[in-house]
Amino acid sequence: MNKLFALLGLFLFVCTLASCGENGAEKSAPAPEAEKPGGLIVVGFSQVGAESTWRMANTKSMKDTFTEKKGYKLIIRDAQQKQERQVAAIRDFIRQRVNFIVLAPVTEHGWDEVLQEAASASIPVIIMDRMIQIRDEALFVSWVGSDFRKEGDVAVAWMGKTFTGKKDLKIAHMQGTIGSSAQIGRSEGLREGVAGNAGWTIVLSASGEFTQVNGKEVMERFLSERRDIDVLYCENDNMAFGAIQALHEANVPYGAQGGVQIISFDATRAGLEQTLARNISFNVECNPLHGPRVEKIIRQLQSGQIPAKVEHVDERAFDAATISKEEILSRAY
Ligand code: GZL
Ligand code: ZN
Repeated sequence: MNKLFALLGLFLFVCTLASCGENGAEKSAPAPEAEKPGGLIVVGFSQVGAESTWRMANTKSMKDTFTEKKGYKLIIRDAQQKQERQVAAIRDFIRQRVNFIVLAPVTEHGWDEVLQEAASASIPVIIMDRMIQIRDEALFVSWVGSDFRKEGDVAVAWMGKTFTGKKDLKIAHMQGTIGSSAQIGRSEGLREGVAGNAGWTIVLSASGEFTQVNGKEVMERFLSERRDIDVLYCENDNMAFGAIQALHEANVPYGAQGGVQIISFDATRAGLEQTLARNISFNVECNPLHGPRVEKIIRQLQSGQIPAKVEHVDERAFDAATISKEEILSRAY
């Protein structure tokens, strides 16, 4: 009987060994996919421009992520906020036969044709930051960005809390680039807020193109029309910086002095400094650090997984009455 158990034990032992690799290590995982020729994965990135602090942080996040050390060759094209330059950049990426195209679209429409060309060249397209509206959504793999409508709703909720009981709230609306998802969502939030709050009125409205220079010019125009503005709903920090310059030069009180209460979006470090100084009263975060999120999508595609079609990033907001210096120093951008 003992002999039988010994044979059985030996048999089991041999089987166990056989199921491992020759050196007894676990069976090795299937060899990773062969790296691209030349070893680098080539990513063509069509960026909106360099119009704002947010945009620079977004570009930096892509540069910090897609490094040669990590096996990438990143080609960035800055379109100076012109859609036709983005289309030309994508066509160039197709000619260069890049492995992936990343598009941060300046506005939502007009992408069907060039994304069809990328699809015909079997180059996957990832949309980042603002959204696109196209007939065939199969023409892009994934979109990662902010929920801009939600950002608007957060700002409007703060207005509701702050101006409770104010019977006649006069709002100046400084919009971002017209037709961009950030402008569409944030403006929609305000419009809904006005529709839902009797006594709220948008008395002035114009686009400052998300830049400080245009923000100053638009605020000067607003002030030449009327001075009884209670709230400036400003769709990004850089336009708010321009508006603050114009208010200051016109000796119109704002922020902690009373007068115009400024709401801004992006919550860049500079924007939060202005919030801490109580020049901006409320600042809604729009997170630009999409590099790692885009890389995750590329890694998923590399390993044959299907990435989520839409991924919203979580964001928060900052009130001048409660923000702290430590909070600002702890942030990555
Ligand atoms: C938002 C982004 C906007 C920022 C602006 O995700 O598209 O564009 O709010 C930037 O600062 O110019
Ligand atoms: Zn969502």
